[in-house]
Parts: sequence; C-alpha cells; structure tokens
Amino acid sequence: MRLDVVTIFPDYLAPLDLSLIGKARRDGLIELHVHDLRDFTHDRHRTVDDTPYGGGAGMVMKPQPWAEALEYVAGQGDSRPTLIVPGPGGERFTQPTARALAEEPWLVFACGRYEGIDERVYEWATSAYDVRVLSLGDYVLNGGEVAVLAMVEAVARLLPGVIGNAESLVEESHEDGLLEYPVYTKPAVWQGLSVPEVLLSGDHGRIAQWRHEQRIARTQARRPDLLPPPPPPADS
Ligand code: 6GU
Repeated sequence: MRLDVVTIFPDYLAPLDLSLIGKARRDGLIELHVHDLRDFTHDRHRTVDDTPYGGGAGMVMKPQPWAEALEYVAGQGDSRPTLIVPGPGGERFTQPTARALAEEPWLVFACGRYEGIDERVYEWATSAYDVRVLSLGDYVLNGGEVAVLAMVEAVARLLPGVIGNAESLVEESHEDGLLEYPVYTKPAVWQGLSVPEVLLSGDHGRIAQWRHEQRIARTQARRPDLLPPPPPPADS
C-alpha cells in the first residue's frame, strides 16, 4: 500500500518510523511519503493561511498550496488515490472504515490546521481523488496530524504481513461488535489479587464460555451502545 501525507508539520509523522509500522515500511509492505505543504507555496513567508471571508475567528488554509500539493501527489502514481481529510466534522472513522481502507492501493491524507481548508479544495480534488472527510470521534484536535497517526496505524496493521500473529487480529475489540475479555499473566496471586480460577482450570470449554460472558458484561458496562437494543416489553 502507498500512503502520502501532506502537512505543515512533517515532524509530527515521525512516529511512523517506529515499531510495527516502521518495520512494515522497511519490509516494503508500506510505502510512505510525507510532504511539507509549505513546499508548494511561492511567497517569501511560505504562507498557507489567510483570513476567512465573512469574518469570524481564526484563519483558513489557502486553496492554492493545497491544489499544487495534491496535483503533485496524484501525479506520482498511476491509480486514482483516496484522499482522506481528517477533521471533527467528518464521518466517523471506525474499524469497518479501517478494513475498507486497508483494501485500497493508495491513500493520501491532507492534514488541515487552523479553522480548516478552503471548501473549494474538496470539490476541486474530486477530479483526481475519491475524497472522504473522516473524524476519530466527537472531540477537537488542533490538526489532522494526530488523527493521521491513528488512522494509518489502524489501517496498516490490517495489511497482510504487518502483524506477525494474524490470529491476534480476530479476537479483538470492535472486530465482532463486543469489547475484549480481561487478560491476566503470572503470578497467579499479585498484591493479594487472584487470577479468576477458571483460567487456571485447563478446561478450554469453560474458559471460552467465561471469556464470552466477560465480553458481554464489559460491553454492557462500558459501551452499551454497541449492544442490540433490549426487546420491547411483552404485552400483558
Ligand atoms: Cl480526524 N481531526 C481533527 N482535527 N480533530 C478531530 C478529529 C480529526 N477527530 C476528532 N477530532
């Protein structure tokens, strides 16, 4: 998979050299390019923002540097990339989104800052890109960079060969709609706290049953929104 990130803070993406994602890059499973938006400006101050038409707080990212950067990046390959613009006003990024994006050959991320990118860029970009605005959740970050770190990690770890033990991908929170069961390791008693007896029993059927019950209980307690609605009360 090819990934491109356009940002005014290329250093923000440095963690993508680390850990499993860094190894996947060195192994050639992911090709990642980070571009500095300011390289596509032409003035002495490398200006990327300006005041909003209509007034209001903050600054808006100018369309021209974005158009030149996105045109340059699209020209680097021969397929039609998906352009992802992270932002709190986007559609929710979820595990199914990550799975769908992991099937794509080429993702380009456009990191906005300030109050956002001039709206005309989104429409303009549809000639070369499939454009998606995606949000991590209902809170506000200062820019798209941290969101890109999260999205790239969520997508890249689904690519064949990135995670050594592919089995660890299936028994995970959000893969089947339930949260993960609690896990324990040695010692069996720590700080006076015992590991649940069933896990020491060697009875794999009982262990599987217990883990399933724990997943439901945990989902009920922490994320009831993930569970199907309770049946309506029976008529009397
Ligand atoms: Cl994807 N971007 C920004 N800037 N803020 C966010 C977000 C994304 N998701 C939640 N808040």
